[in-house]
Amino acid sequence: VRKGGLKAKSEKMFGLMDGFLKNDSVSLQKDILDHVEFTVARSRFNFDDFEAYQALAHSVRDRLIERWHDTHQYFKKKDPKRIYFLSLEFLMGRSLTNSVINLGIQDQYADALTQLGFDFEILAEQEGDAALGNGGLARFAACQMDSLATLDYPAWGYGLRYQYGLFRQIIVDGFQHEQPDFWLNFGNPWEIERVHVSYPVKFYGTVEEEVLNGKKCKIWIPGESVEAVAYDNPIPGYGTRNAINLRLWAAKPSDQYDMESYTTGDYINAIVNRQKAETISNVLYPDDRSYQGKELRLKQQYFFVSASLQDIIRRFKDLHKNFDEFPEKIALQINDTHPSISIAEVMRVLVDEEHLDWSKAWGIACRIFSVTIHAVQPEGLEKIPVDLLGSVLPRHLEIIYEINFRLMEELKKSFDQDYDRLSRMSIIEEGAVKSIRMANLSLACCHTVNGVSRVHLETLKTRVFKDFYELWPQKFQCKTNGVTQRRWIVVSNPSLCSIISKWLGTEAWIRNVDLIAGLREYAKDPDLHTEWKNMKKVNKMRLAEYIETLTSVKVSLDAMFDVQIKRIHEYKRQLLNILGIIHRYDCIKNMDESDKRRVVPRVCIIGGKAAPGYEVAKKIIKLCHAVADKVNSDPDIGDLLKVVFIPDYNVSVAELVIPGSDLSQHLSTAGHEASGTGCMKFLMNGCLLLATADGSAVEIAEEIGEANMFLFGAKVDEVPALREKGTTLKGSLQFARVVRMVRDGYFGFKDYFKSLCDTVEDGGDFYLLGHDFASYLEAQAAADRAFVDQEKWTQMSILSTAGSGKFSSDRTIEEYAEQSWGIEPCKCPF
Ligand code: B1N
Repeated sequence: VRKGGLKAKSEKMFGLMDGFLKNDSVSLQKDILDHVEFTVARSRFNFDDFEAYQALAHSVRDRLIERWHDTHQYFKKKDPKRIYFLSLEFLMGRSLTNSVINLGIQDQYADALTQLGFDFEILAEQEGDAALGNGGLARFAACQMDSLATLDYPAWGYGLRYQYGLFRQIIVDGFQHEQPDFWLNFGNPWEIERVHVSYPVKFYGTVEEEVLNGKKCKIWIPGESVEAVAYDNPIPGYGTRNAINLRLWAAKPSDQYDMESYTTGDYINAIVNRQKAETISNVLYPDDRSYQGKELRLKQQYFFVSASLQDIIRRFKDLHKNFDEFPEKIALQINDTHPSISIAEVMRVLVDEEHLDWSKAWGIACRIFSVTIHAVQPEGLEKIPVDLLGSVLPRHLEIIYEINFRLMEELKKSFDQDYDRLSRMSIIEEGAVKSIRMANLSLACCHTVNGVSRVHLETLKTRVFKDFYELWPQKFQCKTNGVTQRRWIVVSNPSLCSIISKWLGTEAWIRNVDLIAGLREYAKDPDLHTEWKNMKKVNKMRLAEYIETLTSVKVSLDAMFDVQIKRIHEYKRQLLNILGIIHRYDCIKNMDESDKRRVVPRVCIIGGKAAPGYEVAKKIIKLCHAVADKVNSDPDIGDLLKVVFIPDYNVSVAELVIPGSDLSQHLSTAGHEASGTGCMKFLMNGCLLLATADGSAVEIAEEIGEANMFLFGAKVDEVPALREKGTTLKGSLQFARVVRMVRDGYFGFKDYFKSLCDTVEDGGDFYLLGHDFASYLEAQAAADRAFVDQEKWTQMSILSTAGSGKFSSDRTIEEYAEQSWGIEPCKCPF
């Protein structure tokens, strides 16, 4: 009887459903207006652009949810091996345009809105960025999610739902100030709050011993419990029905009451104290390189790891009884070492809660984990003070000690008495502050350790993890980063997208980017040149308008738009760029009128955030403004040189700037940029690259040919010797001159810039600006010469786009799927 009842119920439900949501223009308009009335709660006769955006976003979200349900239903039915991607940062940017493009309903929405008297693009501009990350590592995670969905992999992303993302940068008198990013204040239509998907996450307390079935066991008696609540963010694939899930956790006070504090009558304080739990997911750490061993950071890491693993294990247990099957069903990818406490957590769950014996549990852990390292320097690797870890996660500390003890026993078999080596490889670093080396923990367990470019993997093998490489060479793999062409061409450069599809005669490159190489054939075609140049001009116009709105500087469209946008770091050498600009300015100042006529006009655009506590980087930003003030107001210079700093650089700014640039600069001292992914976005958009032979630029040169880019500077293997010679190295006269101009106060703020100048003068020039300066100027001169010959330039530009196929995150993901995760696509039927 019960069964029949259920059947009748589900038939009734099905009958009430209208099939799939319809995507014709009238249905879309109706949906949007319904959301205006019932979701945004405005009258359909009176709503503004922002409200229209909200309603539009909700109607897109409905369509996302539809596919997302179907995908998960299908994954559940097929039960394939899944990849779980754990990352403390995801830089998703905006979702609207990307979603409608991936869902394949962009034109329908554009028409529907036009008929309602709205413009899709204007509404899209209303959306703020989801900036839950610092830079390359986090944007790479976002690109990977897009590729995982598009290629139909059964994947989940897991991270933290920060209340405040990366700070907003505002510039006052040329100085950076930081403001909080209130990104959730006006609601977030792209997430689905799952109040019923929540897990307790424990902290602090003590470890006790217990006897269970005659066996001694450890149990952790935690001192604090915080609830992790899931917020799901559907990620649609392109050209497929699959939509995967990015599940972000928010911290909420636990609803298990501590009766005592309530009975003592201190009701208000008891509530205030509980509320503090929420601080865990409050704010993203804005330093992308330095680790200060902060308690809150450790709590963030464990919080999202613990909730994610509870979720993963629950899903596993729904269908499986035996943990032997765990590695057949689950691959866990950790994005840098930030989630590496998950290794100790898996051991804790398997040993303490599931009562597996240690070696069995360790065997399972070693088969499920793989890690991608993004750091280059041993100093860039994360360490957590033992005292801190022991206080926040006492049982995990014990587990890490046990893992280390067994690692040392194993190492002794291979390296016997080589105590130096053992201490380098130990997970525990002795010293003034005894610490846990999270990278060593990851290396001990993960079956695969990925570098993010070939040069980077070499550095990992020969320097950073030399000892581990000698022991386990098979673990080390190169997975050169990539970016998604959906976001970086289709969404951000629609004119280029149409040109590519037209000349290739197909849109198939959007899913299979290798086809883009077909453009090479037309690299000299005058008709393509005309279309290409028009496209560039339109994009430059958009960028010029943006620059004028933000900075009041008017720029000429005939000038070369020369761009460096990325986080501000000494190793990325924005200072080299500025000193180069000063040199250019100085040269033009000393020219007569006839020489001036031969100068290629430039608009030098710099953008990027400095970590709030990073003084040198902040001085670089100020210097950029000081130089801009001087140059832009100098009547001798006019349109020959303009300098602009674009404030608050983020993903959506990148989407506007990249398509509008002619030349982009990637100036890291060789050996310091693990990969760099900005250069790939410029490459796809046909912007020429001026770069050092570092990170992925080396592989770009192989794909497009060195003749199609401007390479300069010391090579990776020359850098150590150059540093050794450091003190005797004078750098070029030109370099000395421009630094002197800054020192002497030519751009004002003499005292303030003194310490900045000290960083690059003899003896202190760690990043070799002095050494590379002459070669940098030559590369810049070569770029000027190439720009004069617009046909040649356009050809180089076409060849850049044509050679960008390798740098799609689709290729990267396929390599991960095959070589690290052992997963297969699982395509939801239409
Ligand atoms: O990861 C990118 C690379 O393309 C860049 O070269 C690399 O610098 C970047 C701590 C980091 N490395 N390390 C970080 C980020 C946040 C944080 O809290 C470190 N980011 C990179 C993608 O592979």
